[in-house]
Amino acid sequence: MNNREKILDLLQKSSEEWLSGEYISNILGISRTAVWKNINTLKDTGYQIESSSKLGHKLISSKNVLSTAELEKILTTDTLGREIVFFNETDSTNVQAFSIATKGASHGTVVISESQSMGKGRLQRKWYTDPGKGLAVSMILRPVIEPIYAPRLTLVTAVALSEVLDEIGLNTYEIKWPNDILIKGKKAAGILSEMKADIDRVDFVIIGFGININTVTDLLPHEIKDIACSLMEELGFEISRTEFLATFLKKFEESYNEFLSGNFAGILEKWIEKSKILNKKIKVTILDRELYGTVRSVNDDGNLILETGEGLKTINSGDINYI
Ligand code: BT5
Repeated sequence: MNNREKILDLLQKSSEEWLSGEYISNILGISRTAVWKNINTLKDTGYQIESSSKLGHKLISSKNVLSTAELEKILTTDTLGREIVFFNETDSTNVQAFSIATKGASHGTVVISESQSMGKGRLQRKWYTDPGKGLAVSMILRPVIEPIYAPRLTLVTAVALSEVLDEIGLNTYEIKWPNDILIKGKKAAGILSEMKADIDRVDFVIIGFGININTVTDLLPHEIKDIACSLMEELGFEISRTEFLATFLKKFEESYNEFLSGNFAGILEKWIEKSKILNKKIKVTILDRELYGTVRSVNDDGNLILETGEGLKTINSGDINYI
């Protein structure tokens, strides 16, 4: 065991109790600076350790550690997630991913953070990430496609998320157009896709998703606790976030390759089935405009074809509510 592993071992054995830096340094025969550096590395790799100048260090949770080392061990993808950038806290994984992609980060790089101070939803809305309980992940993708096809990747992501839910035996969810996963009407996950492109060619796409995994929704901020839900609350048991992410990355990579090989239709079919949206009456809010109608079909790009009092309309952005 190296010093970092020895420190982790000490913290795990005395879980729930504080261990002073001095105590650890005496036991291991290393300097307090070395203890402090190793503790910071453990934090950077996903361990939740609370540190106090008076009390020392305490492992908050090792039960559901989101560890990149663990992830690497169980990941079965070819390229996706083979480069991981991990933060304990950052502004937004999408912002970070965009920034490193601009500097040349490779296809498949994944940015993860335990918490986000400025997690982004669509249209300047906020996304709240529950540290140690939720997942905030952004993937850098460099598909060789025309920009008009990039929005399809949001649907590819929703399908991949839904396939993970199928695999863990959660079947009470539905995909809500365009980017949410709902369980019994409450939001468990959201997807935010951003892109850098010129007229003919995509430079990169950032696909970010946030999902409430082991979140206790009562502890969420006031403004979202009644509209949010978590996988744990629906299933009645905790799920390993690392395993969830490894499975997701595998499913996404498979669907992404299918999409690149030209079979978006197959993915769209799954999306339509899991969204249960056909023939539903909805209200669509597009910025400050509202439209009412019945969803008659979903076109090849994943846009809704809505039958309204004024004929068929194609809806390619906005928020929907079932009525
Ligand atoms: C979304 O936007 O649902 C996209 C969310 C994407 C978040 C991920 S996390 C990783 C990556 N990095 C980022 O900075 N963002 C992405 P939208 O459809 O606009 O929904 C936003 C709304 O969802 C908010 O206005 C809240 O009402 C609600 N919301 C926020 N946090 C939530 C949570 N944890 N659970 C459920 N609902 C939430």
